[in-house]
Amino acid sequence: MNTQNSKEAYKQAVKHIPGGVNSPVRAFNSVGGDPIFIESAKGCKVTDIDKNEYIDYVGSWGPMILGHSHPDVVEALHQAAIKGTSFGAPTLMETEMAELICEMIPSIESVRMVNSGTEATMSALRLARGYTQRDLVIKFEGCYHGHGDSFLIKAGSGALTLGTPNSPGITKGTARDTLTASYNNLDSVVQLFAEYKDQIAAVILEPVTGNMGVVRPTDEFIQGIRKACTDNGALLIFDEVMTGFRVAKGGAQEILGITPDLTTLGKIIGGGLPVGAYGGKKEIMDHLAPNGPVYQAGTLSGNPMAMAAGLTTLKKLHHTEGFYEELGEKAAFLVAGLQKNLDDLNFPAVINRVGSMFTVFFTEEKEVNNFSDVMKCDTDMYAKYFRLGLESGIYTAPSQFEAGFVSIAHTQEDLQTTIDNSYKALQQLKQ
Ligand code: KE4
Repeated sequence: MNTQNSKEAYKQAVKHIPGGVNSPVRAFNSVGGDPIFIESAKGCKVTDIDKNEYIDYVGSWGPMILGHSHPDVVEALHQAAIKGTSFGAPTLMETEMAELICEMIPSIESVRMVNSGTEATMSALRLARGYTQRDLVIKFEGCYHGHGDSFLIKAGSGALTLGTPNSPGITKGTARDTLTASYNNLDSVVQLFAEYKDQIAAVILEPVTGNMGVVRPTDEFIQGIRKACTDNGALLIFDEVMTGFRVAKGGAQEILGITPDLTTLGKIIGGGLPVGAYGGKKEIMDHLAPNGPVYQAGTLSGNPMAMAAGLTTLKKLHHTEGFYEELGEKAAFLVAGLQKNLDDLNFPAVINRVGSMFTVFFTEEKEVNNFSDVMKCDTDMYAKYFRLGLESGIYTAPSQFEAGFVSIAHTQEDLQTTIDNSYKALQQLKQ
């Protein structure tokens, strides 16, 4: 496969962009080799600048649930653009977006638009701290909530030790206020609440994880966290930036049957434009400026372009009969085929799927249910599988610790081609 133009482009990009990319995972560092530069995308396919076409399971990391360049989304953007791209003033589309989000996710009574998932989680945490008048937050190893300082914290030695910065530039003072627990280990959360009684403002988690690969919470874990937050006066924040409108119309909270106090959103609600949102009980949200004392603002929050693309996308998800059933069937077909490949070749790997999110974990383990299971994966094997897939026209996440996404635009033929090419890749890996 010729990727000469991408190679040249990368040499050029690194001259003036750190690592040649505007987001680290795009550099392909964990899978090796140079990244491919995308020129265009349509439906479930992306085409690189060397004219190679790939079946896409990255989907811009989640937003492209309808497929790329959906004609209705493109038309909505065109119609919005000719009326002006940004006003910095209220527009009717923002009210329509808020009403639709509240209708689709009943736990949200009031919602604030922002411009990224990071902004959504940062703001939700500030609101939780302002509302509870407490400082500490519990997060989980393996969960990613964007690059806000309070979230780039690794567990101190022993779950009860205060956090330590996971990146230079984060102060010890900030790290001190973040406690880290273990996903699917309820005791690790209960212990922290006992140790830091009445000091914890919130617990934040990915209700189905995508950022350590796809891991589903146990009922005991997620129900136990809900109870622990309620019993201790802490807010439960579901970070649904990835799972919102992805794993179900009502997000992960719909399939888990849990009502969080706050939810963060992003990705799909922008239809591919920069967007984020956070929302929840009106009584909590009314603590936000200009109503209340908790400050948060944004020049382009709720801008017409993101609202146009996001509203068009969400309305299709909301009003298309059987959308999620069809999407789930596509993902189930793909994963069943990939699983059959592994079984037929007796290849050591585990596939986790929730709705149209999935991860193939290259591991000797029989299950992957938590961060320590994930850490046992053979990332070198994943890197080889990724590269063989790419060379056969399949574009999956350039990291073992990510989710793959099926869109409604993936046809049976695309899915079968993916299964067939994956089988050939696994055969080569077995040699
Ligand atoms: P952004 O700031 O990247 O819009 O959203 C941060 C974020 C927050 N919460 C969850 C659950 C997320 O998955 C994300 C971002 N997801 C990554 C994919 N693992 C974005 C890809 C990237 O970092 O380039």
